[in-house]
Amino acid sequence: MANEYNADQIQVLEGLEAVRKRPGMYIGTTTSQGLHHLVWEIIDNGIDEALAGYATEINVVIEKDNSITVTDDGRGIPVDIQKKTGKPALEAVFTILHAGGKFGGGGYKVSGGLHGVGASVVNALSTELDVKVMRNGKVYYMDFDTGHVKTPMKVIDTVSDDKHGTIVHFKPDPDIFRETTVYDYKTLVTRIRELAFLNKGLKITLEDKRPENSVKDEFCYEGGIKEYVKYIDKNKDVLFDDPVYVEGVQNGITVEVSLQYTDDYHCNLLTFTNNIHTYEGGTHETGFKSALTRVINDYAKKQGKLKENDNPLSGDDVREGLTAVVSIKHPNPQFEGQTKTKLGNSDARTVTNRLFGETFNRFMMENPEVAQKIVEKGILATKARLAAKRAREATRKKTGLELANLPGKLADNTSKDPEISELFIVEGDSAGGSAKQGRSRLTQAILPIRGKILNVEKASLDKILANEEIRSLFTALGTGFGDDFDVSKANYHKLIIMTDADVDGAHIRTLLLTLFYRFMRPMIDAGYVYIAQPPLYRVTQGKMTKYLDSDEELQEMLSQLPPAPKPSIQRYKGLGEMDAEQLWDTTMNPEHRRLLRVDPQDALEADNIFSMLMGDKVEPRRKFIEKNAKFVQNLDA
Ligand code: TTJ
Repeated sequence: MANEYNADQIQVLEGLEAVRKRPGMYIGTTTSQGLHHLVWEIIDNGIDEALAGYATEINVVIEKDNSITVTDDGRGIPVDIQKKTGKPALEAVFTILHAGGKFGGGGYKVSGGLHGVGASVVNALSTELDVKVMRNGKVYYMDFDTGHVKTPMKVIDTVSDDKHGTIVHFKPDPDIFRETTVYDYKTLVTRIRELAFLNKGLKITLEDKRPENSVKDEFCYEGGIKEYVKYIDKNKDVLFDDPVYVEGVQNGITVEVSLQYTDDYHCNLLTFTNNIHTYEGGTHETGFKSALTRVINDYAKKQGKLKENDNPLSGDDVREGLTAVVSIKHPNPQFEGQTKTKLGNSDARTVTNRLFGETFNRFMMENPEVAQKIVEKGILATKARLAAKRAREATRKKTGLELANLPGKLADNTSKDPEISELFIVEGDSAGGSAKQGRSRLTQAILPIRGKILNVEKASLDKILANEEIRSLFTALGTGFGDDFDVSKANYHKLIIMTDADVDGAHIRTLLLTLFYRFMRPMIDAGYVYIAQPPLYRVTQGKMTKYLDSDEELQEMLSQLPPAPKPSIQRYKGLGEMDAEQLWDTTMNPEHRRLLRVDPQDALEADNIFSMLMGDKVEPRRKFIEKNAKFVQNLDA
């Protein structure tokens, strides 16, 4: 017996040592993203318990020392002694790989977690982890050190019989997370809000106990994804009062869809499977799309809005201005694609198609006013699409968005290798001039743009295509436009926005980002879009020169400098005030420049900001700009 126990023990330790040896295999990366992944893994367990109908509330706390506490009011992790190992189930959950989610025999019908690696991985990557389970009127406790049992399970208290739940507290290991062990409130709050939207009625709280932050947010949406759609559209003009919401279950697959239309031109479709954002789409998405097109066309024909000989409305037409959230729960999801965020199960297509199709059709019959508006919008989109197509063909014939006609203002780089080529889009002709002089000719191309470019959020396609600034950009990029857009043809793998560090610069940057977001999305998805960060101050003392980004940094720096000789401080108002050498040194030289990469995962946030800043509603825009002139920084968080 003793030998067997030891053998078991060794196996367990080996398992967790493997996690510490190659953490990337289990949590993707050990960057800030991996650090946050630990929280998702633990929260997922609580959500599973909520989906199973036992937990109603989950509380997440960022402690003062950047450790995390997650609490749920579920049944509590089982504490009974397992026959096979002679140890409590609780211990197995935290020490055996892949034990997460399905422990305790019962197992869950639907389990979240993109990697589903579970609590033991979090344990292995934490310098300390302690867990309290309230169950059977008792409080059980145990704790660990980098995955090793420190205190075996013991009862530390009694509670009333009806009190139950699990409290897990862990501190990520700085030896693993070398880049950072500091949690980002915004990252946590964004995902937690999303989880609350996706699981209607579930209450999730997030509290930050770090003295510099000290906030608490609470999320609970009785309307679920319907409120998510409202949230996405909160700064937009919508087609009807309340978003459509339909729900159904078939073959153990739950399907929920909510949708609304706005006066935008693009479609904003978010799909989820078991709470995971299926960023690359998949079968549930195609099932939804084809049902939407079919139901709207059928209705239009039945109402005589489309005649026998009319072309049917295309998928793109019925999705113009659409905001939709599709959320399914699947007992056995298969994730595919480059980032494992594309659903592959074919039953998800048929079930989503049928369930959404049937209920949406009924909805259209029962709400003829809304149905009418949806159909008319689709017909309008068809007309606009055909008009834009004609305009595009005319424009293409006239000058052509081809390489042969490179825009006159472009100072191209000499290398033809896209991988090392960078295109700087520079605000203003004078900064453009300095950039041309200061650049590295081999790798850096410069395209100056004058003033405010067109706001594509509120312009029709033919107008966008006629715009000189936008044409130059697409021509230089070489990717083509619209349906022809091909990211693999991009002449530059870095597209760098370089604008002034003031409000005007922020506005121009937003206009450009809006353009990229709507019309060059694959460039963002490929990670090719960046924002340059020109400094705010230059401090010189004797031979020393330093460039600084903020007033705080300046104060810090000045407090540390010797009093003599008197340091000279220059504050840059704009890029135009820097000469070619300074611009190179501070903002363009790959050796010390700091670029912000525009992150596609923040798309929703960006979409909100774009709609607010670029759309029709003035009041939220004014408030936002007053509050946060440096917003674009947030896009990269
Ligand atoms: C499993 O099936 C039998 C009854 O208890 C089920 C269970 O494990 N419930 C459970 C686990 N509730 N909460 C958890 C849990 C919560 C957190 C925050 C973290 C972890 C690792 C588990």
